[in-house]
Amino acid sequence: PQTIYLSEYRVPAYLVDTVDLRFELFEDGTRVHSTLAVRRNPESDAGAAPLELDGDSLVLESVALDGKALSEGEYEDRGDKLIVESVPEQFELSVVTWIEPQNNTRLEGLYKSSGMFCTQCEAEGFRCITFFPDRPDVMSRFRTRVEADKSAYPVLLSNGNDVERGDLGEGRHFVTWEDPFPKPCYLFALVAGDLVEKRDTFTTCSGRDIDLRMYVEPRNAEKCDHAMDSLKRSMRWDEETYGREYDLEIFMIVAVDDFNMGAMENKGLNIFNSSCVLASQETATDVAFQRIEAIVAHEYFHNWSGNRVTCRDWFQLSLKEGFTVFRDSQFSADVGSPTVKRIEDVNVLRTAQFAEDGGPMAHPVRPASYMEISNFYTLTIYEKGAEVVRMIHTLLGPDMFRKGSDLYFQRHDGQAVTTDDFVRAMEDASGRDLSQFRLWYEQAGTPVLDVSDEFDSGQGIYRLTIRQSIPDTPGQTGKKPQHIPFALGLLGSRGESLPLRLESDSQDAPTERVLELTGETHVFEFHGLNECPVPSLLRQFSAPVRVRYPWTREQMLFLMSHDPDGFNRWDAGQRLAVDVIQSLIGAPKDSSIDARLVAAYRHLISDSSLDQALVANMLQLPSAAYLIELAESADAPAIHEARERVLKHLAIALRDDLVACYRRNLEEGDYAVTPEQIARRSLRNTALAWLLQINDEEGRELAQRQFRNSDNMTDRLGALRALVNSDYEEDRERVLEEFYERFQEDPQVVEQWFSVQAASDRAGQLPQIRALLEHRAFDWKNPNKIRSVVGAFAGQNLAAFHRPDGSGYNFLADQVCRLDDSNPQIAARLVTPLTRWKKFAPAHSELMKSALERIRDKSGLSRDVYEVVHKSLA
Ligand code: DPP
Ligand code: ZN
Repeated sequence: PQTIYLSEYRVPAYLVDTVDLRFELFEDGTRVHSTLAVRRNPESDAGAAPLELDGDSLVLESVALDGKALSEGEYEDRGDKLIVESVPEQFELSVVTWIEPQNNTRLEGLYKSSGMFCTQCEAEGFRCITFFPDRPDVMSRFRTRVEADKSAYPVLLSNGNDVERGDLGEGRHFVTWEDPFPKPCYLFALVAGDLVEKRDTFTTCSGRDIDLRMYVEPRNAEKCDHAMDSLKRSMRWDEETYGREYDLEIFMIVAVDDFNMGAMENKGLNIFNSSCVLASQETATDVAFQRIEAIVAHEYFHNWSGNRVTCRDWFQLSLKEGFTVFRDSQFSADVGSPTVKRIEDVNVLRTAQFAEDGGPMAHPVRPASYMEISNFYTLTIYEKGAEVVRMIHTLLGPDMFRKGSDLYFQRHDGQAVTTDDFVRAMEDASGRDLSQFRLWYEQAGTPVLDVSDEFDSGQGIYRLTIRQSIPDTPGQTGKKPQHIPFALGLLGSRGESLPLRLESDSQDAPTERVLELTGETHVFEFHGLNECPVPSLLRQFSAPVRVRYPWTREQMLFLMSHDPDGFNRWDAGQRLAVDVIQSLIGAPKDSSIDARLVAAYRHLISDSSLDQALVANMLQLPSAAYLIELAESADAPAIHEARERVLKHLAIALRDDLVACYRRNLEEGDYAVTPEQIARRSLRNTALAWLLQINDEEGRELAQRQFRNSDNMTDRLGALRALVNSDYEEDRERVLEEFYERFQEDPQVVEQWFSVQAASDRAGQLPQIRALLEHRAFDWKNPNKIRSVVGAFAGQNLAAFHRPDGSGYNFLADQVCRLDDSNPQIAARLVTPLTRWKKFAPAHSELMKSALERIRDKSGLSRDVYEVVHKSLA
């Protein structure tokens, strides 16, 4: 496969002002009639170059130029390109193609999912529908007529407003949609199906009534309310926080079962993976409710950050994704608990994005090259990209940041632009120089901050030295220091916040500062201190970096109970637990566990005056995946074992406190997804999980009762998970069976049922995983099912996946090869755990590498998997 370089970007030779589409949908295929109004791009120096349109898996039926059919010598159909050698300066091109959505298993372009037609065009799916300049800097006004059988497909949707509808005879009908906003073709969408409609309205800040509609399969009619509420909250929030008003008369959301991604922000017609939009108390967990709210918000926010202002090319993907993730995380923080939201985001970042940044697929937030763009919908583009925007917000402050975003939207409305344009708008609005800051977009790798300190008691000066370095990544060495906002505070021995008085300061200095690191080494001196303070470093995780500082356990314990920054309080607890677990890896079975850990956890569990949402998070031990990420040469089974040992030790020591905690958090009134209730449910389910790890009979009874009697999925699934992960084998089988019996008709719940088993080292050993693949509810054509079994096994069930005989690795390689022919995007995603092979102890890494080689040697490998595997082995 070919590598595409940012440095080779050229403006398009031709622009397409309008696109007129007519879809004739049939059971054995779809005929697509497309008429493009094309003209030479005045900004291109390509002159009278041939017209080149992209295509993929299309059967070309005819081509006409200005109404005159072209004969075969006048154009060339190369499969991936349609080339018309000589064209005038301005013309109309009509193309008819034939496609087979019913056989489209890649789920790119137009395909069928449980009887309905739907599309996915980002990044390069539109070329699977018709020949077109499939690049985001070609923006056109679309008019789309959809024709289909009326009884099978009563609902026919596309972008914009519906302007005409009618019957065609022979039981067929049509609807025509017109989108007044020019857009790149990746935002095109079409849906046809037998769907129920849920309606609502939203009145915008300028008083316009927007028609809100959700379209779902009839069995899902009762699972729309949460998404609809989330949508209205998002619309209001974007008006209030960013001054962004919705621009069309209609906003539609459609749920489909088979979807490669989470959701897609098509103009006016967002299409969602069912699992990211449908929810009810009985079938969705708190985590799902929150994820749905965040994703609905994310896609809605794209209407401005992505659609009105879009990307010039796919190297700029983080322009829309980083900014939009930042926006949705601000939204979630505002509607929920800001500290908990920050903890969740940082957990993902540090566990998974740092791993990506330290592995063979490491790439900058603005990559310089790619083979397959689908492989670049990554944690680096999304989450690190959001952190980069967050740092700009921190450096500028909220008011200047808002001025910057206003300027960005105003200046670039209707344009396809670059991350550099975004940064420039921020600079121009604020007057700040962000030239060094731009390195965050260009350099890959997670910066490391080595922090050391000393206290000069004679002069009352506390001296903090911070040295930054950025590790080499594939193709990038010798990096320059980056501009890093570093928030900190200092605590006195009674836990009080001390003033941070730099030499230049007057008397009243603040108790928290954001230091700006720009050089390789900085020394900061804080004056007027009577004692050596305890530093609270990188508060709120103010930059996506690793901090190395020789914390003592006393300091960690101190910060865990005193740091006024909730995030750092949690972080201190995590660091302590990591330290204790690490000290036990490979240690003799009878080596002792620091009693202070138990005392600290006891305090968390029993002091109900603490912020319970924070406590619920502080009780979660660092995941095995995070511990692996921190390790130099990870021995996964030993890490898993050490972590289990600590968990069991805590559970035994705190047994009575756990039962009391469970009971204390039982009552709560009507179910609601509020931070308080989420915390209560999380606490009682953690208590259950721990009690079942030590075969506690009372815990077992509580779990069974909760499993049977809960009125919500968070509790039912919590009890199920606790029992599945216990030694009570009979219980495990019985509850799994009962659960399936009850929910077998609901795909979203069955997916959870699959992943509870696949992620469990008790229920998810290889023979059981193979049995799940044979289960009648499993479906190789459905990405969610694949993710919930194969993905959960390889990503979460580390004990089984990393079995020393390599069987887990080979199993994954087999599934990747199997899937590569039908759905390469998902296949490439599944490879991820193997790409980290260099991170593991030699015995494991050799086996992981040979599993990768087996995939590499498969014949006819897709470009998606080829890129990931070859880069991993390089
Ligand atoms: N642009 C989508 C999203 O992140 C992914 N296709 O919302
Ligand atoms: Zn997005």
